[in-house]
Amino acid sequence: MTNTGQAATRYTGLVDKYRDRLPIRADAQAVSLGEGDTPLVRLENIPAALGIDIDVYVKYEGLNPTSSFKDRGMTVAVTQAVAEGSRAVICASTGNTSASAAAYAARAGIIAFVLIPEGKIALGKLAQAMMHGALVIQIKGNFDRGMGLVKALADEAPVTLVNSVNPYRLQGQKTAAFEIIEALGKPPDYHCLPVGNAGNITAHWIGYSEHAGLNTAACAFCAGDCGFLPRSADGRRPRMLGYQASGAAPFLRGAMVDKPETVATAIRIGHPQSWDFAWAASRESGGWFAELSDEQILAAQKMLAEQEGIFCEPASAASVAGLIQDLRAGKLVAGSSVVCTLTGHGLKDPDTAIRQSSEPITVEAEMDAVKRIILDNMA
Ligand code: AN7
Repeated sequence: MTNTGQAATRYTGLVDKYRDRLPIRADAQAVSLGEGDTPLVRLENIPAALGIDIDVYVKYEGLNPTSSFKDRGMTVAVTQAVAEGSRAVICASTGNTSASAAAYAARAGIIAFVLIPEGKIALGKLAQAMMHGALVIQIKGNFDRGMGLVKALADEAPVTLVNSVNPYRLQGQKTAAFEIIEALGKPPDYHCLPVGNAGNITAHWIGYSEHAGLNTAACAFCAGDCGFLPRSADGRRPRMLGYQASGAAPFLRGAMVDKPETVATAIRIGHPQSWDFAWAASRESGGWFAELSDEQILAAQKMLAEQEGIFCEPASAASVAGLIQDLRAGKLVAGSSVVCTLTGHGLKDPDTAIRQSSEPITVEAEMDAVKRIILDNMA
């Protein structure tokens, strides 16, 4: 017996899988690295330790090809850019967008220019942009300043802007909501996300809204102010909970923040580009924004790593830190289901991980010395 008659089932990425729900050119050939299809892991130990009656899942986006959710948007943005004949992409980034743009540009054989705030991106992300051969431009200014520059540059030079102001980015990122619905059989009651530039919370809201039968795709090409988010809904959608670091929390201040600061450098953003869309998603979903201290964020990161075996980067842990804070305050309905997006992998930022862990013990390479440590620590 041979299995020559078996149908091929190789997963080839989200453009191929969701093509009928993406507004890309019909002749576009997917520029893919197999992104998407990430695990939805049910937390076991943290809910038990907290003694809560809530089903908590994490969408582990750190398992994408460049280890963050950005790959979902990047595959669609670069696919469309190449189909339109573009030969270069540009972005400003706190790190993950630049890593993803660099990888997808390499895959497509085009140039990536990435602007990053000098000294303020995590080591792994810098390594990725450099390894993939992007032209890395460090600026003596923060992400928001870089964003202003690339928006102006994209108007003056033949380069495609691949920050999330490019509507194809949000179109790709909305597929995370589709996957969650497929995995659970229905949307969750709440969806928790870290919020920086606010593209991802907007993209998830588009995804959930499309699933609920509301046509939000139609206006994806407008300048961004046509109010493409639905004004009313009959289909069920989750409440969207957006979490920010206190030092970079424009949605909590109700105004832009000029000097954002947080250990979670991925969300060190004070002037979010999807400001209006994210407010609309929050209000229409019946959700809210909340803020966390850096200590709360790092504590949640450590808790996920130590108690669940899941290593995410600091910014990602804001979703779980926020959920825990709101659970303690009694803000969620008992018996609900919750999804927290873990946006990036912990290996992105080894410095912050090592800084908050205890030092390894160094001993002589002798049986006795090692055995003593084992026995001491099992007592
Ligand atoms: C791990 O890479 O903005 O609210 O330039 O890397 O959609 O901006 C990264 C953002 C959350 C916030 N978690 O998402 C960039 C960048 C991680 C991130 C966010 C980012 P948005």
